[in-house]
Amino acid sequence: MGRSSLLWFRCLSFLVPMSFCLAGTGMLFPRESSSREVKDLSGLWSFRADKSPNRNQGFEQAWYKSRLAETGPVIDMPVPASYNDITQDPTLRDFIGWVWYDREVVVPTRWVTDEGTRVVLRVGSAHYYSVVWVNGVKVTEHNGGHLPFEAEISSVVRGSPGSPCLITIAVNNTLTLETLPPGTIQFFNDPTKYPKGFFVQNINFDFFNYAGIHRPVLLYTTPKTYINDITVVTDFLDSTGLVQYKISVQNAADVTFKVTLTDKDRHCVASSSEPYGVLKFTDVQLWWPYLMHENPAYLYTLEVHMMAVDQSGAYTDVYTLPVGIRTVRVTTTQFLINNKPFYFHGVNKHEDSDIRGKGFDWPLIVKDFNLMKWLGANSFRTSHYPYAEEILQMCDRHGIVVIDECPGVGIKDIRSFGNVSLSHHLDVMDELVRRDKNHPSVVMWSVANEPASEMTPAEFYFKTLITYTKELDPTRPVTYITDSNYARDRGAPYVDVICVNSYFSWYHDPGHLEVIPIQLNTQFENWYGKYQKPIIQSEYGADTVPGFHNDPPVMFTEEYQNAVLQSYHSVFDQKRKKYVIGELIWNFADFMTVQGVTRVLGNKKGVFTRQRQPKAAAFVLKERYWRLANETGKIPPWTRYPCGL
Ligand code: GCB
Repeated sequence: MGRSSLLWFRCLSFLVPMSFCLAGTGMLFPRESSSREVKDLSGLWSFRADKSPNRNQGFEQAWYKSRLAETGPVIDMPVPASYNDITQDPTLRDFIGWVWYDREVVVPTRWVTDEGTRVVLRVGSAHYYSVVWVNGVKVTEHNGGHLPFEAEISSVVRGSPGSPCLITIAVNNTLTLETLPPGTIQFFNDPTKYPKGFFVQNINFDFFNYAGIHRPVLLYTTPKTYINDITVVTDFLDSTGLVQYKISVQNAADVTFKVTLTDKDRHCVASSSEPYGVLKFTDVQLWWPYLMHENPAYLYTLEVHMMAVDQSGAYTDVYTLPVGIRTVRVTTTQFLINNKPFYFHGVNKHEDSDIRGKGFDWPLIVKDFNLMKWLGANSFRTSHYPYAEEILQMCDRHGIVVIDECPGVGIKDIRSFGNVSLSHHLDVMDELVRRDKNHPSVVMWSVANEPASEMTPAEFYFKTLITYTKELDPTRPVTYITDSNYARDRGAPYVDVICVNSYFSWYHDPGHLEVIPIQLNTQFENWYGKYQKPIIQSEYGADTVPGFHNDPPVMFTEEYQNAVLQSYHSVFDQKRKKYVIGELIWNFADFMTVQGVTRVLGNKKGVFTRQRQPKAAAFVLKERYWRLANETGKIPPWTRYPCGL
C-alpha cells in the first residue's frame, strides 16, 4: 500500500480541531466479538535455519511447497520466541539469514464453507523480513520487525477444504543500510585468519539482534463486509466529554451503523448511527496517568455494530474499542495531560529476557508492570522499537504513560540518510501510528534514537520525518532522542520536546562523579537556552554488576550506580521547577547485547537484573518516584507509599 494512498486529509469535526490523516487498510487488534473468532497459533512449530552458503537453498528448493519435515531435518521451535537462545547450537545463536517455520492448522469447517466469512492470518511481529505462504501459495511479505502484518487467506483455505492448512513463514534477520535499524554485512576473505565464507553483521545499536517470530501468530475471521478501521480522538470541555470517531468499512455496499459509548458500569453514555462524528456526553471521567489521580486509567468502551447488505446477503460486524478520554499538549516549559502538568518519572525498557529473547511472554509482562508500579514509575519509553500491542493495552488499563518509539536506532552511517531509507522510515511511522493511534497511554511519538543528527542530510531527513508524523497524527507531540551536542543537532528545530541522553561520569570522565552537577546543568541550560522547548532526560545511568560493592563508590558497583542516580536527581530537582519535564532511567532491567569488550553478558545498567530482581538502585529510585508522586500527584490511598506493594 503506497503512502500517498494512505493519507486522509479530511477534518472530522469543527468541535475538536484535530484529525488523523490515515486511511486505507486498518490494523485493528484482533478481538473476539459476536461476529469475529480468533484462533491463536502459539505453540510448537517446525523450524530449520537455512545454513547453505548463500542462505538461499530454501527458496531454490521451494521449502514452502510441502511440510519442512519432508525437505530436511527440523527442530521444535516455540512461537512466539526468539530462536537464538532456545538451543545449544552456537551457530543458531548468532545465525544471520533465512530461517523457516511451518505448522499445520485445522481450520474450522464453517470458516471454509461460509463464503461470507473472511479468514485473516496475522503475525504480531517477526524480525526482520518475512515471507508467508499458505498451502504453498505466497500470501504476503513484510519488511521490518516489531510491527504486525496480515494477509487475507480465505480463497487459499477454500482451495483445499477438509485438509489441514500448512502455514510456512520464512524470516531473515539481515540488516542493511536501508533497514530500520540499519546494519551492514562484512565479509572477511583472508584464509589465514578466517574460515571460508566468514562474515559478520555490524550494527550500531546496543541490544542483541534477536530474531524469529516474536509475537503471536493468529487466524481470525470477519464477515465479508467488515469494520476495517476505527480512529478516535478525544477531548473535553468542563465536564463534557467529546469522542470524535471515524469508522472505515471494507467491501461496503449498503451499510448502517450503531455506535455506542458505554462507561465502566456498562451504561450507555452516548450513541450514534453515523460512520463518523462526535459523541458528546456529560459527567466525563477522564483518563489519568497512574499516581496523578485517585481514579486513574478510566476507560470507556466504544462498540461499533455494522450492518451491511449486498446481493450475496446481509453481514453484521461488531468491534469494541477501549477509549480513554484525555488530551495532550506541550508548552515551552510543560507537558500537559488534561491541561495539568505531567512529570515523567519512569523507565526505559527493552523486550528482553532469558531464553525467550524478545518473544512475547505474559508472565514477564505482568511482572514488569508490577515492578513499575512498585517503583512508582508513571511512564516508559519503548526504547528502541514498538512493543507488543498487548503491552500498550496494559498501559491503557494501568495508566502508564508511553513514549512510543519506532526502530530508528543506530542511524549513524551517512548512507542511511538516503531516499530509500527515508521512504522506509516514513512507512514504518505510518504502520506504527496506524497500530497505536487509539491508545490513550501513548502521548508522544519518538521517530529515532541517537541518530547522527549532526550530519548535513539529517536536517532534511528529520524535517520530512517529523512533519510527516505530525500529518499522520496531529494530536500528539513528536520527538527524537538525541545525544548530540545542542549546537550541532540538526533535527531539534522540528521536535516538540527535546529528549537528551547523557552518561556523565560513565562514557565521559569515567569514575568522576564530581562532574555530574556541572555537566548536567550545562546540558540543560544550553538546550533550553537555544530552543526554549521542554526537556526530558531520556537516558542516564551506569552499568552495575549486582553484588559488586565498594565504598567510596567505583564504577560497576551498586554504590556507584546509586551515586550517579542521586547526583543526576539533585540537578533534576533544580530544573524540574523550570523546564525539565521528565526523567527516564536507563534501564529498567539488564538486557542482552552483542558480545564486546564493554559488555559483560549484556548491558548491566538495569536497576533490576535481567531476572527482575532489584539492585540497590531500585530502592533509590523507588524512594524518589514515590516522593515525586506524593508531591505532584493524587495517589489513591491504597497505593500511597510506604505501602505493601
Ligand atoms: C545509549 C543508547 C542505549 C544504550 C545506552 C548504553 O545512549 O540509547 O541503546 O544501551 O546508551 O548503555 O550505552
